[in-house]
This record gives sequence, structure tokens and C-alpha cells, in this order.
Amino acid sequence: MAATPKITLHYFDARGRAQFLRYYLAARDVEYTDQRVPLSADFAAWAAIRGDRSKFGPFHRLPVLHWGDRKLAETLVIQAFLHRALGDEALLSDEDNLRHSTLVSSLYVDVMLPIGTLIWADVAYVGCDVGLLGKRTLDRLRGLFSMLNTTLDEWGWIESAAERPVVLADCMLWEEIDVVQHVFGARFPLDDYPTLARWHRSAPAHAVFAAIRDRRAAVTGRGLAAEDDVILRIRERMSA
Ligand SMILES: N[C@@H](CCC(=O)N[C@@H](CS)C(=O)NCC(=O)O)C(=O)O
Repeated sequence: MAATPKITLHYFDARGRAQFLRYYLAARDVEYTDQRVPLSADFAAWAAIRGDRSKFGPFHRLPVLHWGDRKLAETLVIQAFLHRALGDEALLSDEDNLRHSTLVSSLYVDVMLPIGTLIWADVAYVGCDVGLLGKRTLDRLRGLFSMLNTTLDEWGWIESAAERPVVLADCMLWEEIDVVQHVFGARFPLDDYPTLARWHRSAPAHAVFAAIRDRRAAVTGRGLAAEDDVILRIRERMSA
């Protein structure tokens, strides 16, 4: 493993944009501090520290990664930095680096963000029909996961993963499959996507991912109780 300086990952006590980074650092045995801002309905803990530019600049949003004296913001920038700094970019071929970026981009933009939007929809878009949004989001995810399943087969992703260290796209793939299942339950039958199901059951770092996931935290900053309630309401409205 590459020598690393002192590393601190700042994020909320939620899975959100940081969970795949936690999986990665743990699976790769990288020592770091998982600094979690406690959640509450008024975000008081965050409000008290948000203005600290030395810690949370330039945009005062999380995640932020402190890497020795360097401070990195923006999820995609942090992941690209880690991919390079921990030697993965040099290890993968040009083609596999492109595949890696493609997977991260799609999982971030087409899965993580729409799920976050759905969970926050009743607050962010007051009056929004969350049942309809839930159905539409699920339809789009089903289409995407079907293409993803085919693409991973074409790339031989599972086979090549067995031959190399865990990379960030592996972690994000596992997390997004898990979150979609968590939100949609039986409406999202994972076995319809055999390669994704196999990945979720037996990815090389599966045990690490599952152990971190099992320290139960909300997917978003809404907090566990409120989010559980919202997910229940979305599912009920989808059935109405
Ligand atoms: N473009 C940023 C967005 C980061 C972001 O919006 N983070 C949210 C949490 S998921 C946040 O810090 N919200 C608190 C705030 O805006 O004060 C990224 O991709 O990392």
C-alpha cells in the first residue's frame, strides 16, 4: 500500500455521498478518521461549524477530505484524487480507467442523486406527488440497471475484480445496488439483474462493505427515523 499522510473524511452521520469512500478506505486498509457530523432536524451541529473555511471550504459542503495539508472538496474530485493517489490509476489499463470513470459517473449522477432527490422530495418540492416520482425513479433505475448488468458482463467486470485490488467503482456499485434495494424493497427484485445480484452477494470486499453498512445510518441527511418514515410513505403512495 502507498504511504499516506494523515487522512480525515468529513461527512454527516449518513451514507450519502461518503459511504463508498468509507468502504474503499476500509477495504484497502487505509488508516483514516471517519469524522461524522451528527444529524438533527435543525442541522444544529453542522450550522455551528459550517462556516469554518479552513476545514470545509471552498464550498462549505460535505464530503471534504483532508489529506495531510491538502483539503479536497466535491465527491467526484475526491474519488478521482484517491484513485490516483492510492495507485489505482497507474494499475489499471487506459481502457479500464475509462470504464472506471464511466461507472462512477453513471452511478453518481443516475443513481445516487435521483435517490437523494426522491428522499428529500416532500421537503424540497412541497406538494410533489412522491408516489409518482417514486414510480418514475424506479422505472428509470430499472432501465439503467438492466443496461449496467449487460455492460458489466461485456466488460468482464466481476472476473477482473477478482484479480486486482478493490477500486472505488466497485464500492460505489455495491453501495448503490444496496441503497436502491433499501429504498424500493420488493419492487426492485435484484435477481432480475443476475450480474448485479452476484456482485451484491459476493463482491471481493463484500464482508467489509456489509460490516460498514450494518452500522445503521440514514442514506441522506434526514436522519434515520425521518427517513424510514419517508421511505414508507413513498412506498405507500407508489401502491395507491
Ligand atoms: N457538489 C457537491 C455537493 C455536496 C453537497 O451538496 N453536500 C451536502 C450533503 S450530501 C451538504 O453538504 N449539505 C449541507 C449544506 O449545503 O450546508 C458534491 O458532489 O460533493
